[in-house]
Amino acid sequence: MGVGRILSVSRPQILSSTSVIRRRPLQCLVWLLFFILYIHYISRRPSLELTAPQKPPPLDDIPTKIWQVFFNYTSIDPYTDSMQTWIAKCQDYQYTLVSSVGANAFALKHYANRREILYPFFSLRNPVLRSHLFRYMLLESEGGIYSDLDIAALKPAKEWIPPHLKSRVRAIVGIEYDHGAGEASPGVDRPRLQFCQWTIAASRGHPLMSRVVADTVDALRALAIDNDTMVAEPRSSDEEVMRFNGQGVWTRAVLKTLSEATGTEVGWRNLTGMRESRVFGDVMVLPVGAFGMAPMGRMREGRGRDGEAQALVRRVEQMTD
Ligand SMILES: *[C@@H]1O[C@H](CO)[C@@H](O)[C@H](O)[C@H]1NC(C)=O
Ligand SMILES: *[C@@H]1O[C@H](CO)[C@@H](O)[C@H](O)[C@H]1NC(C)=O
Ligand SMILES: *[C@H]1O[C@H](CO)[C@@H](O)[C@H](O)[C@H]1NC(C)=O
Repeated sequence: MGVGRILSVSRPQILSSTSVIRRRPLQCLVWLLFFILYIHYISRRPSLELTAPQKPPPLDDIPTKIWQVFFNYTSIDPYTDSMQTWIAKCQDYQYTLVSSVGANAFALKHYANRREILYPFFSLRNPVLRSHLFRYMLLESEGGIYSDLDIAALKPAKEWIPPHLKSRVRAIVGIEYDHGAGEASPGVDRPRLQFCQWTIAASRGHPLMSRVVADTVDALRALAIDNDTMVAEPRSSDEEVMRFNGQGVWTRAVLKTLSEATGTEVGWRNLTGMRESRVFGDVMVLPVGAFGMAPMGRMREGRGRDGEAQALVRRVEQMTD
C-alpha cells in the first residue's frame, strides 16, 4: 500500500520534469551549458592552486628520539660506554641503534616514492658515505637527534634548548671549528668555519635536512660522473669525502638555510667568534664548545673554560684528555 502511494506521487514529478525539457528546450540547453562551464571551472581550480606557491606546513618540535648508526660490522664494544650516556642522560627519549640492514628498511619505507634518493642510497657501498647520507635521511623523515657512536652525551637533550626558545627552535647545529679571519686553514680548500655533523638535531621534515639530503645526492652524482664511474663506486679519498659528502656539503647547506631564514647572506663572518648560541629563523647555532671542540692550542684560557661549561656532547677519546 505504502509503495503504491510513493509511486503514484513520484511518477507525476518525473513526467513533469521531462515535459519541461520538451516544452522549453532552449532554456534547458542554456542551463546545461552553465552547468558544464561550472563543472569545468571547478575541476580546473585545484590545478591552479597547485601551481601557486604553497606554504609548507608548520614544523613540530624536535621529537624526543635519539638515533645512532652502526654500519661497520666490527665489534660494538668500543662504543658501549658512549652509547650508554645517551640512554642514561635522555631517559624520556626513544633510543634507536640502526644497522645497515635496518637502514635499508628505513630507506624503503620513507623514500619509496623518491627514487632520486633511494637508488643512490642503495647503490652506495662505502660505509662512510652511506652513514653521512643516512643520518640526513633519518632526520628528514623522522626527526630527532642523530649522534655518532663515539660521541657521549654530557647534558640531557631536553636541556639543550633554553626554555624561552623552545617554541621557536626546530633544528640545532654546532660549529666544529672556527678559524676566523686570522690564520689560514690547514689542508686544502677548507672553509674557515665548519659545522659538525656528528651530532645534529632537527624536526621532522626540516628544510635544512631536505636540502642536505638533496645536495648530498647531487654531490655524489657529480663525484661519480666526474670520475667516470657509477654512483656505486665513487673513488673517495678522505679529502673527497670531506669536500663532497661530509662537512663541506653540510656546512654549505647550513649557511644557505641560515641565509634563507634571515633574508641576508650569512657566511663565516656572521658566525666567527660566537661565544653564545644564536638563533637564525628556527635554527639554533651552537658555539664551538657545545658539540665540537676547538683545537686546544688555539683557544685562549677563558674561552677554553667557556667551551667546557657549554659542552653538550663530547667525543669519547676527548673525554679522557
Ligand atoms: C670498520 O672499523 C674498523 C675498526 O674501526 C676499521 O679498521 C675498518 O677499516 C672499518 N671498515 C670499513 C669498511 O670501514
Ligand atoms: C651577515 O653579514 C652580512 C654582511 O657581511 C650582513 O649584511 C647580514 O645582515 C648578516 N646577517 C645576519 C643574520 O647577521
Ligand atoms: C676522481 O678521482 C681522482 C683519482 O682518484 C681524483 O684525483 C679526483 O679528484 C676525482 N675527481 C673528482 C671530481 O672527485
